Amino acid sequence: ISTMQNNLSPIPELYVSPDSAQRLKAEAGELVSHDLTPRQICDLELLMNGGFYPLKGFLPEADYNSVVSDMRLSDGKLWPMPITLDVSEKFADSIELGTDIALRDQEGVILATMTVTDKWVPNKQLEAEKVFGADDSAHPAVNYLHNTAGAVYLGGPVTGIQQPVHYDFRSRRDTPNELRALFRKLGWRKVVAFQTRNPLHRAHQELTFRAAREAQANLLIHPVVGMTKPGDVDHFTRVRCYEAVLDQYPASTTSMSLLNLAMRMAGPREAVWHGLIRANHGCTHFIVGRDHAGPGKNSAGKDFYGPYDAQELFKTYQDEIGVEMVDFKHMVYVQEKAQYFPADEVPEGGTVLDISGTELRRRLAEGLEIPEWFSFPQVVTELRRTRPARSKQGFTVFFTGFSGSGKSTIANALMVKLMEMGGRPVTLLDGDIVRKNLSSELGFSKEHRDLNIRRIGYVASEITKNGGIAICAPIAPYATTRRAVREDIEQFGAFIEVHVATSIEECERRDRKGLYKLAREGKIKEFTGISDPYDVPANPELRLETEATEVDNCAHQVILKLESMGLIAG
Ligand code: PPS
Repeated sequence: ISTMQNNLSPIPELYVSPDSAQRLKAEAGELVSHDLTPRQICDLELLMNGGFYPLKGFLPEADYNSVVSDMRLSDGKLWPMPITLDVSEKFADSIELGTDIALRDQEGVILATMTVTDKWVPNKQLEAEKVFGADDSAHPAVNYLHNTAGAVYLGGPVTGIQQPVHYDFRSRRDTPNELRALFRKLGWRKVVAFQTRNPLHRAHQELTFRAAREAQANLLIHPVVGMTKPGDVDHFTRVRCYEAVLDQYPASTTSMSLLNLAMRMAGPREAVWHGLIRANHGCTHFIVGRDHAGPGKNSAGKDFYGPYDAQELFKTYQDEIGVEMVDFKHMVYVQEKAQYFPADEVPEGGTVLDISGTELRRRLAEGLEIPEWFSFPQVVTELRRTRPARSKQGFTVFFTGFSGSGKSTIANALMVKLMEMGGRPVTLLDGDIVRKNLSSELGFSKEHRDLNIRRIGYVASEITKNGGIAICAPIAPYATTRRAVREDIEQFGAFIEVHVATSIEECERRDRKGLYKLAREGKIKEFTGISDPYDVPANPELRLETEATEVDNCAHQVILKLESMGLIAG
C-alpha cells in the first residue's frame, strides 16, 4: 500500500482575470490571427487550464529540441511530448518575432493570445523517430506530423482569454483546479486515475475497482474525449456507456470526468505524459496497462512498441511524475465461480472465458450475441445503436486508376447491381460528375486534385455516416490524399479501395476520349501517367485486372469482396 497523498493547492493557469479578459479580447481583434486546428484547440485548453503545467505556452525552439531528444524542457523539467503550434509557411512568413497573435477556435472566437518568440522549421523526421519511435506513417501521429501539420512551428507564451466552449456533457467536464477542489471537498487524499479511449466492460470495471482498493484510494474514471485513435468509438457513445458503468461502483468511491486531450498514441512517452497530466489533475495513482496508448501495427506489420515499454518508462520516471503507477491486471471470467479473477490468480481447474477486442468488434459487426458476463446490457445496447451490424451500415467503394482504366464503367455496373439488391441508397460520385457539379472551377495541379478528392471524400463520408453507399471513381493519384479520405470515412463505415489496375499502355491504346493523344502532343498538361504522377495503391482492398476480364465480372468481384466483408448480407 502506498503512502502517497495528493497536494491539492491550486495549480497555475494561464488565464487572465475576467475583467482583463474582456479588454484583451477587444484588443486582440486587431491582431493577426491563427485559426486553431481541432488538435491545437485541445492542446490550448490543457495549456490554459494547467493540465499541461509547467508549460506556459506552445513550446519555443530550445524546449522543443530538448523535449524531442531528452524528454525534458530546457530547464530540466520532465516533459515527454512536443506541444507545438504548427502553421503554414505562408502564415509564418507574415509573422515577425516578438508580435502577439490571436488564437481563434473554428467559429472565430478568440480563445487566447500568444507572443511569438520563436519560429522555425522542425526536423519532422527526427521528431518522428525520437518521439514516436520510427518515421513510419502507419503511426497516426507520424502521419499527422507529415500530412496534416503545417511546415513551420511557432512558439511562445500564451495568455488565456476563455476556455473552448463545449456543448456536450458540460457537467462532466472539469479543469484540473475543479477536480482538485472536488477531491478536497470529498476528502479524497489518494486518487487512482483510469485513462481510457474505449468503452468499459465488466473486466475494466473489475480491474479499476481492484486497483483502487489495493491502493486504498478513490477512483477517477478519466476518459479522453478530445482526439483518440482514428476509428475509435465516438466519444458521445462512450460517455453514455461510461455513465451506465458508473452505477456499478460502490456509491461515493468513484467519480468520472472527461478529459479533452488530443492523444498521440505514443506508447511509452504518452504514458509518462498521461501521468503528468493526471498529477496536474490532483491524482496520486495512475493505471498503466499492457501496450498503453499503443498505435497498432507499423508498416511491416509489427507492433510499434513492446507490450511493457510504457510501464517500464513510467516506472523509471515515477518519482518525477509525482504519480504512482498501478499495474493494469488482465482480468478474466471464471465460469464456475461466476466471477472475475486476474489472469494469474485463476483458481485451479477453473474454466476461463474471455472475449478479445477483435472478437467483440466481430460480434458487434455481425450482430451476434454478447454475453452478460462480458458486458453490461446498457453498454451493449449503446454500442449496437451506434454500430449496427455491418450489413446495415453505410460504406464507401473508392475506385482509383488512370483515366480510361474503366473506373466509371465498373462503378456504374456496381451501382446497378447494388440497386438491384436494394436496402440502402446508392450514390455514384464519378470523376466527371464531380468535376461538373462540385469542382467545376478546379484544374489538375496537385493542389486542385487534392481539393477535388477531399470534396469527394467529404460527401462520401456524409453518405456513409448516414447509412448509404457511396461509390467514388476519380483518378485520385496521390496515396496520402486517398489515405486522408479513408480516415474521414472509416470513422463512419467501411472504406473499400479498389485499384483499377489497367496499365497506362492499355489505357493509351484504348484512348476512349482521345485525351492521351492530346497529352502526348503536349496539348493537355499534367496528364496522369503521361506527364503527371500516379501512386499505385500499396494495399487496396481489391485490385482489378481489367485487361482480360469483362466489366460485369469486375463489378461482381467487388460484390464478392463486399460480401466477404459482411457489408452485404449473403
Ligand atoms: S483527379 O486527379 O482524381 O482529381 O482527377 P478526376 O477528377 O478523376 O478527373 C479525371 C478526368 O478528367 C479528365 N482530364 C484529366 N485527367 C488526368 N489528367 C489531366 N491533366 C486531365 N485533364 C482532363 C479525364 O477525362 C479524366 O477522366 P476519367 O474518367 O478518369 O477518364
